[in-house]
Amino acid sequence: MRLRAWVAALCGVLALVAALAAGHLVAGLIAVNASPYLAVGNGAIDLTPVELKDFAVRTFGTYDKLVLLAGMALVLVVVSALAGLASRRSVWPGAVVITLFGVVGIVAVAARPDLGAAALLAPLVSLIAGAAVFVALHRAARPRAVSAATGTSRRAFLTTGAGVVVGSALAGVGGQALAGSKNAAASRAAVGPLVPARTAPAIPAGTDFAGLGTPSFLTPNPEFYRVDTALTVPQVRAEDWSLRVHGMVGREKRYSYQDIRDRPLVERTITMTCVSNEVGGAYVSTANFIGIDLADLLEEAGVQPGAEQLFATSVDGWTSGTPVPAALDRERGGMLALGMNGEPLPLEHGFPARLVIPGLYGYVSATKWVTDLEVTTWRARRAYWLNRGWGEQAPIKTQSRIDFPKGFATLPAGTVRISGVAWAQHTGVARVEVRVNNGPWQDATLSREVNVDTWRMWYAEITVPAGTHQVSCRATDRSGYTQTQERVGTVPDGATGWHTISFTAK
Ligand SMILES: Nc1nc2c(c(=O)[nH]1)N[C@H]1C(S)=C(S)[C@@H](COP(=O)(O)O)O[C@H]1N2
Ligand SMILES: [Mo]
Repeated sequence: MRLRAWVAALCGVLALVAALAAGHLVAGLIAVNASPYLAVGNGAIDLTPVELKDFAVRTFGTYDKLVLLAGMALVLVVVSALAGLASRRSVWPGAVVITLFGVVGIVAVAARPDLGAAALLAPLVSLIAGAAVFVALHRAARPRAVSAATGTSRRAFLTTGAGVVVGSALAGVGGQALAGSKNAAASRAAVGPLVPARTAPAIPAGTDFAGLGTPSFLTPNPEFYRVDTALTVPQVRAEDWSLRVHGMVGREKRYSYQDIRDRPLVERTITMTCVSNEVGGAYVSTANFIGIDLADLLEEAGVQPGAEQLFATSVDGWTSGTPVPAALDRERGGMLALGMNGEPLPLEHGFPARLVIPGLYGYVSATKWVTDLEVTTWRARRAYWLNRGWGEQAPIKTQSRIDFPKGFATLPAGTVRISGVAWAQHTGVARVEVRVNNGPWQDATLSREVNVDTWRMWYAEITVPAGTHQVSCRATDRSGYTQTQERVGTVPDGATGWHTISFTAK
């Protein structure tokens, strides 16, 4: 006897639900990231070709990961329904597909660098639950020759199915609760205030033109741009965290959170920028970072001659490579940061600890959730984005952006105040100019400089008649370099070109 089509499809889908929920429950006991669904998603991100990744970020922005998870869910539901349909006669075809799914989950969890062998229990339990539920539902749905009365098999199937739904919901919710009970947020809350021994100079008045449409000088933590490959924010408790410094050093070192936090902390005001920031883009923000000098750690370990690269690894396996001279440069002030704007680092920004090195794009300098620093050469290790076409050396390029008016805005004709930001970290912004409709360049008024590692805001007054106008801006840094008009894309080492917007005066 063949199962009815809808019953067969439902067998597949319910087995999937049970498998994912059981995996999530076990992951809650061990490590959230062992959840097979999340592990497969993370694996997919790492395997995605760069072009597709760029497309996803461009199209979906910060929703890119949500779209991936939803897309995966859709594919899984469709495939498991098909697997169920393929099993209308015999339980085997579906059971094989479910087992294959399970194997993919096991491989994805095994591939995660932040998980131990115990984490494999989650996808293993997931596989067993999926297969068991599929077989049980299939058996319940099969009409038995003896019970001639119609509806018996249907009732058995529905009862079993309802049991699976309730059990899965409980397992899923339970896994989530377990994960939450020992999560990093509680650990972060328990850290308390991080008080620097050397605070950053207070930010004086006149460092932004927020009233004219620029961002505030310091970026509040919730508004600080976020860029990383992590599908779910790594959950690292300060108590569990440690940092290893090794490789081409005289003495290998290991530090606990308490070791770092008990040192005299310094605070520095730094503007970070992502290499993926398009001209006019928003991947740039400023904060007071609290931590210790990276050079202190490296000197304690004793960097050996011939060392070229500081290869930093995150708990999620992501890596960055910083030129050793920049990492050792005390004047540059690279940090192992624990805090940001007076608080422990937010989880999304790397709690318990991250690197921040002024003047270099984040992908070569700003590893979040950092747990390992290896002093090495360029040949011995290749960091995450280097294998994907991005450059080895990545100083932040001098850039400027128009924040007001927004492109295609309509304003009253007459005097218009154009405003924006400019940055040239570790060199300093010397000048910003604006130009209307290819006319002459005109100097903008700059905000007060806080330090050469931070952005500066600017505004300029222009007078325009009714009509559509184009405005461009360009910055000149303290080395005398003026931003080139030549447009290059973000790959391999940062975009160039002038930010230009159009607006209409009425
Ligand atoms: N673990 C980890 N750290 C990471 C990344 C990442 O993908 N994973 N991305 C880097 C990049 S490309 C940038 S620009 C900065 C962004 O830091 P933020 O998210 O705190 O702004 O983090 C860096 N550190
Ligand atoms: Mo970045």
